[in-house]
Amino acid sequence: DSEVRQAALDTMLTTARLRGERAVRASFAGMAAPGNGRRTVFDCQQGSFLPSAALVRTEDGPASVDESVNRAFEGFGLTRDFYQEVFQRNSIDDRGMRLDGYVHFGMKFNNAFWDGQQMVFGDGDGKMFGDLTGSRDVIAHELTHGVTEHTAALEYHNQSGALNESMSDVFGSLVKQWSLKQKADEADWLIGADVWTPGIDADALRSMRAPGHAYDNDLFGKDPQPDRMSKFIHLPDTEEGDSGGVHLNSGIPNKAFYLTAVGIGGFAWEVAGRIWYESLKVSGKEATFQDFADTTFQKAGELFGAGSAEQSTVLAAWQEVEIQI
Ligand code: ASN
Ligand code: ZN
Ligand code: CA
Repeated sequence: DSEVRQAALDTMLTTARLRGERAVRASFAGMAAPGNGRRTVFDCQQGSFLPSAALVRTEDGPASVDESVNRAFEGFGLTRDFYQEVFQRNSIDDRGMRLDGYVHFGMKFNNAFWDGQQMVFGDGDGKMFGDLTGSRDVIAHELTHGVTEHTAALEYHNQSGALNESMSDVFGSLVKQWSLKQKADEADWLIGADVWTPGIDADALRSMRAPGHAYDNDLFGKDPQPDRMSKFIHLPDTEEGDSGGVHLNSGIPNKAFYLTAVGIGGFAWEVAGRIWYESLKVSGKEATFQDFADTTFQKAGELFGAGSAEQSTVLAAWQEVEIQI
């Protein structure tokens, strides 16, 4: 587990170093092909040097014989269309930014990530993860990191980092629910169910309905996410400490969103999603859980009326995770 983690950290640091070189390429390509979230997919062929990756699919080009390529392409399109149709947002930067994806990154790489400019997907080792393009909510999670960077720019550590993670889970799950036309009480509220532990059934990487209960097995132990403030996990702001537990404490705001969505009922993207999206756009980069809770309460009042059922549901949801507005 720690070996896998170290390999993941190494490859992510390598990626960060390559960012400068890649940026030059991207700006030239961007000039040649401006547009409304036009998609480009590259194949890393198990390498971890992004500039060496082969261009394998473009917006107007034919499908690939490689389903990882096609899944990334379709997932980007679905997420782009969700942001456009539900929130009238034009791609990651709301200015039609190109959507660049890299598949088959590294050898048995157990992760996917947004590196500040593009989305990158590993193949997984087949035990912890399968090919990370396999879950649409994971693709939408990574693209949403770009949206967050271009809106609140939530700093990726401690509570603001856990909020950043939670935004990616919230909109990742909403994209899946939107594509399946599911109401809040019909959705599974799971993240990564299609890619997490291919050999183990009926689990997921995270659960927004029941943080701490997404998985429990001999290989990877029990899901460590808390679902309320009294269980908040204090970790150092280091790579080993997951930047202050950003992927752990995200369970708290995830649960608040889930409770808001099921409390209001209907399609979660229509009311709860609108409140969260408008709150993301006006939040600051150092927002705490308390700050964000206050903002959602205020936005619910502006959008649906002070004292409305929608606003009361937001208040009760945060109260259940032990945040008092
Ligand atoms: N899969 C992780 C995420 O998107 C990778 C990372 O950025 N830490 O949160
Ligand atoms: Zn993330
Ligand atoms: Ca599984």
